[in-house]
Amino acid sequence: MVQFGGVDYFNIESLLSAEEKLVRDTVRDFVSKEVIPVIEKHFREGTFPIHLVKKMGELGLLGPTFPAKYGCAEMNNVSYGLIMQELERGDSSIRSFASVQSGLVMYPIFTFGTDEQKEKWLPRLARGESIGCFGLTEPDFGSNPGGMKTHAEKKGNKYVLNGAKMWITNGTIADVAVVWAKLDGKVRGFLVEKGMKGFSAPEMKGKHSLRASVTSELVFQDCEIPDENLLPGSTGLRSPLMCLDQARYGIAWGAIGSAMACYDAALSYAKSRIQFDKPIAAFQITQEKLVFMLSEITKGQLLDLQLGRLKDQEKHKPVQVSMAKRNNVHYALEIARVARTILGANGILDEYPVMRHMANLESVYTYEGTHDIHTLIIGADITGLQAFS
Ligand code: TGC
Ligand code: FAD
Repeated sequence: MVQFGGVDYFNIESLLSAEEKLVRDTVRDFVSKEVIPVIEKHFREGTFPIHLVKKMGELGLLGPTFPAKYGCAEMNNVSYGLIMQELERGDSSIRSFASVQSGLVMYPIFTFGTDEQKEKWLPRLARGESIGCFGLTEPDFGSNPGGMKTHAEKKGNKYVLNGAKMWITNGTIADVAVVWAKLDGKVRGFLVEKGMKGFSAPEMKGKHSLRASVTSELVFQDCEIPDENLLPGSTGLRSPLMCLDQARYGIAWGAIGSAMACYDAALSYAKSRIQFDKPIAAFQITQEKLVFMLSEITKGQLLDLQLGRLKDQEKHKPVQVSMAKRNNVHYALEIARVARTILGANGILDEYPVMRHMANLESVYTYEGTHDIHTLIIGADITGLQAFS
């Protein structure tokens, strides 16, 4: 088993409660025992380790912040972030799975759904007995989801959905899709269930990134959905953007998990690899690289923790989530690239996790709002001038 002692240069441990540390250690152990031994094989073969879903459910990692009456653990947001950090230390695909299920499927059902929808879906999603996905992006509308073409029409006691979504994590394996479509010109959320007439979810192939994650199209051709599958509390583009805040928060933590894995691999390699009769860690340039990595990891950890504390006090702003996502993913990707250089040629082998993390982080940089979009979100906030269009 691969042991991992964490990366904590500023004793951030001392800022965590006993419960938060327990959650982190439990997930760290799960990742070492269950994720790391199988993940390279799944990445190579382009398959998702679906057998881990029920285990994540048993550990309370799916929808951990929701109420106990739905079978959830009622954890705080810092614990949720630590879960995401540790899962992504294993692989971004595992964090992606958990953050989609929690932040993009359970959250909208909990926030915009009826009591019946919550009772039907939340407990089984929490146990990992059902899988969910979130369909916002379309082939022609990525950064600008407000332009979406997918639309619903009310016909008797049904809605008829037409359109297509693309790049949807978990799409092919999902039992329920939270789908965003325009109804009378306004964006609303719908629960589309596997097997509903006119609905298909073919898997997208050929990815060089997030290979251990299922990514799919969602196609709706006169897809009939019963009345009761509208999320009645969804009231426009604001509703899916509220969901994105949840998932972006998890990504800000998760990216640091990937960075920690890369730093750990690079440090131990640098201490053992001998060139010119010395460990390469003894060269100043290698030390500069390691110091850069550790400094950025530490800053990212502190940003995450403060964001989590603000979120737990309901005092955070979406633009702060944008800053944490943007910063931490950017530096995680830089750290992965620098770690790869320390490993030399070995850095391209799948014997080490670095190149896999680097490839995954290319997707993470783009999804949930690209780096550029978050730049513009923050820019608009600090200048009062919107530069999207
Ligand atoms: P805009 O006019 O700015 O906003 C429309 C309404 O939404 C409100 N709002 C927000 N509410 C909550 N949280 C936020 N972050 C919000 N941002 C905006 C806003 O106040 C307004 O409300 P109201 O009541 O006045 O109507 O909308 P816009 O059309 O100008 O777009 C703004 C923009 C570009 C920032 C937004 O569309 C955006 O964030 N684009 C990026 C798209 C994106 O992130 N897609 C992600 C898809 S899901 C995904 O990638 C999952 S990956 C999962 C995985 O595998 O881990
Ligand atoms: P585009 O919007 O076409 O952007 C292309 C480039 O143009 C980017 O560099 C962007 O920053 C830049 N750009 C765009 N607009 C501007 C502007 N105004 N100013 C300056 N630059 C701009 N979506 C879902 O709904 N659900 C999912 O589960 C999901 N999972 C995903 C999984 C993976 C592996 C990937 C790769 C994507 C996933 N997505 C998902 C889609 C993701 O959210 C989009 O890819 C993302 O929002 C960007 O959209 P796009 O790829 O169409 O890029």
